[in-house]
Amino acid sequence: MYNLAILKENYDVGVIKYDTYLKETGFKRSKKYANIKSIIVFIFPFANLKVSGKYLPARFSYGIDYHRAVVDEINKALNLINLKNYQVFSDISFLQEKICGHLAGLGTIGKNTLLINPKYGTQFVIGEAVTSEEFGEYDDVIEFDPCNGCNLCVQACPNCALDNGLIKNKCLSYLNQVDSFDFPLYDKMKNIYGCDICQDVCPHNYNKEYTYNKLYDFNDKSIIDLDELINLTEEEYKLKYFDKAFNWITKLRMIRNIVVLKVKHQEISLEKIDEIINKYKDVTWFYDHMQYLRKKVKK
Ligand code: B12
Ligand code: SF4
Ligand code: SF4
Repeated sequence: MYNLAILKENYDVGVIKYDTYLKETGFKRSKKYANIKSIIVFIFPFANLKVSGKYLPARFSYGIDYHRAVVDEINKALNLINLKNYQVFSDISFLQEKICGHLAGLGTIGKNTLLINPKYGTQFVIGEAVTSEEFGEYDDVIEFDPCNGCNLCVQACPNCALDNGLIKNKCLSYLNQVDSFDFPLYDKMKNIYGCDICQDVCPHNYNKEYTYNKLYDFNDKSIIDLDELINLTEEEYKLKYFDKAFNWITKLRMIRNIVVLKVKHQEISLEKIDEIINKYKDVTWFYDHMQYLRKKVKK
């Protein structure tokens, strides 16, 4: 028998039957995961500090790339109970992780569509291990109604992306990770990667004090210098930011994101935009967006 108590003493974790997940979501068991019996769901709080600055990534990406850190932390955790036969996922997962977390008693999904935990609010990432092992006991959902008449996130979303769920194509967190021609939607961006607006207003995140792994702390790579970035090749960008969650979005999208914010704060000259336009004139989505932004620069 596995000692789940020791896991719970050391981690924020809940265990559910895979069948429960399938039943609640209506998903079908796939051949690839035919033998899975249980899901061990973990949440890891990230930095709850608010750093001031106009060109910052969202808080979940302040520190080391959580995709890497979470897998390591879960492997360490499962070593404690000597579990051998399992597979770990975080974010890049075949599972809907917020639903896993909810069913495992780690919180309830709020109007901002995020899982809200009574202790950490929304400020955590989720990771899970799937295994063919069965456990003596399983967790259940907790009684927790996070929103209870509140509507702050819905009102605060600058692109009205929260409307009984998330309208992905309007969400800044989505937009700043992709190439899109919906240029006006980018004007309300606040972060160079991701978006924290609907979390910042959530009362469950106010004045939170909790301990988190220092790996998730703000680090010097969370500040990106536009001139330095322009001079990096794509490979150099990938290499320099290999341990940041925004590593994968490509250098050009990151330049786009920073320029959007520079224009918003009127901290870029026409000469600089022209220099950038000339350098990347062959990439249509980027070129068109820069031309759109150029018109907004006050001379
Ligand atoms: C794709 C994705 C995104 C996309 C699109 C999300 C979407 N909703 O379409 C984008 C890029 C926009 C995004 C943004 C963010 N993401 Co994201 N994202 C994911 C990912 C990979 C899949 C989510 C998904 O596809 N959902 C599908 C849609 C249909 O589901 P949904 O809208 O989220 O919710 C449905 C259910 O929750 C259901 N529901 C509600 N309650 C219940 C209860 C039960 C029992 C059931 C069955 C269903 C149910 O109703 C909803 C409508 O169908 C997950 C990781 C994963 N593998 O799960 C991370 C994940 C959800 N993201 C995460 C984070 C941190 C973020 C950001 C906060 C990052 C940031 N700061 O910018 C933002 C938040 C934006 C927001 N307000 O939601 C965390 C969430 C942590 C948390 N506390 O909940 C996750 C879990 C990653 C992780 N491993 O930690 N994300
Ligand atoms: S992450 Fe930003 S854009 Fe997306 S729903 Fe929340 S506030 Fe709106
Ligand atoms: S801001 Fe209010 S409505 Fe939105 S998720 Fe938080 S508690 Fe719920």
